[in-house]
Amino acid sequence: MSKPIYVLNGPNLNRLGKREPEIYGRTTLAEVEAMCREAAGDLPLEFRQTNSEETLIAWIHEAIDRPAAGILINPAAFTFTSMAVMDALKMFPGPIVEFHISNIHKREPIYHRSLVSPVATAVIAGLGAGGYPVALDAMRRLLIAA
Ligand code: CA2
Repeated sequence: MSKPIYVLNGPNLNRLGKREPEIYGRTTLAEVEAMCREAAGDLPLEFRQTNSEETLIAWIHEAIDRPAAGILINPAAFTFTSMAVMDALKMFPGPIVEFHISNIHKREPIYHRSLVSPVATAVIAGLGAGGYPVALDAMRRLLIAA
């Protein structure tokens, strides 16, 4: 059995498809999970969402200890606020793909400075929710190259 890929989603992403469709689209998180599972094929996935910083950090620690093959993470607002998430990710030895549905650089200045990007292997933003399977494919390529 190959190591799992952790797909971790931060605060408010459980509301995806239900609010602010002009920014985040109409795809729900359940639909995102289905797209990711299809893109992953045989690769085992841990697909999760939390509104809690503590839980997100615990899941990153779990990915380190298990170990996971890679982490695909949309940290949502914790991207810009959480040194603790950044510190936890820094300990993960495998590839980390930071993912954002929207192009954070096209938005207000508070969305421009990611604390996660300096510890990520790759950053993908602006492809909409349909970008999750693209990010998963990128992760698969990173794992083959490793
Ligand atoms: O574009 C992204 O994926 C973000 O990570 C989403 C975060 C935002 O803080 C980041 O800057 C960019 C916000 C997620 C909020 O999720 C919602 C989902 C549906 C409706 C309202 C908010």
